[in-house]
Amino acid sequence: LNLEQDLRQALPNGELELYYQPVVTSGAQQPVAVEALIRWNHPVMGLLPPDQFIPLAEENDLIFSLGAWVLQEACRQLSVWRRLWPELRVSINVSSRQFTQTDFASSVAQALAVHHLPASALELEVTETATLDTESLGDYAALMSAGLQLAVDDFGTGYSSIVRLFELPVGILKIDRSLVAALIPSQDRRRSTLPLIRSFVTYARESGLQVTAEGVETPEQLEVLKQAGCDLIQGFLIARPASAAQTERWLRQTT
Ligand code: G
Ligand code: G
Ligand code: MN
Ligand code: NA
Repeated sequence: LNLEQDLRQALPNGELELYYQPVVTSGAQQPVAVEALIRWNHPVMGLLPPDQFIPLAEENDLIFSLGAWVLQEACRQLSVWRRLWPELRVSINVSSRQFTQTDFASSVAQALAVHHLPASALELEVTETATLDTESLGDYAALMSAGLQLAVDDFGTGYSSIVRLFELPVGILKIDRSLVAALIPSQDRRRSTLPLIRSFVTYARESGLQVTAEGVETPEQLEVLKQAGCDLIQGFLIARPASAAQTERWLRQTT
């Protein structure tokens, strides 16, 4: 079994699929966006989650063709959904290698144009903010003034540089689910991450950023996050990542 060889064939064989997870407002819990999360329907091993093949794709150049497919497919699906939900947005996960690739910004512009989407319909989630240089960010300036949103994913983990954040044109902070999981201490000895999350919200408010809490699994967590001022909520409590068909059913039932 050679996973790398198989992954090269996955794209031409049509084995890649996008799942979607809704992002809702913390108040009325209305969907505002869906996050595209890639899956691989491996012919032998079945449905594989991204952590089993994204790192491999990042080691070789497969991440570029894979990332280009994600961009196209997410835009295509969103353009279909926006006929029913005109304000819905999609966010895609972009690895830093891909983000700093010379022609990625122009392929974003092209994908938006092909699918008749405004730049404000798309969010790019980046994790390793420390690796984003000012030079490559310049490529996105036109798109960002047209409304393209940049989100810092997994915020509060080692990958995001707080210092760098002050310099980046980021519009959304996605609080990592490990911080949400430690929000309500399970034993009296464990401290809560609530003060930390509150400080992120304060910073975000003063800087005009939105805050999404990820990995929300319980009504108690939702309530605390809402009180703390988190704008947007994502997690199993709202909906698990699901196929496009299942997500569409969820959207119909929820809106
Ligand atoms: O869907 P799941 O929770 O298993 O995703 C695990 C990780 O894989 C997440 O950190 C997510 O950012 C990453 N991921 C999911 N889809 C994509 C994708 O299309 N491209 C990249 N680069 N990473 C992705
Ligand atoms: O790093 P990123 O935020 O892109 O990761 C998204 C991943 O988080 C997906 O693989 C998704 O399956 C997972 N996820 C989403 N919501 C929850 C949740 O409420 N609990 C847990 N444990 N994982 C979640
Ligand atoms: Mn993400
Ligand atoms: Na995350």
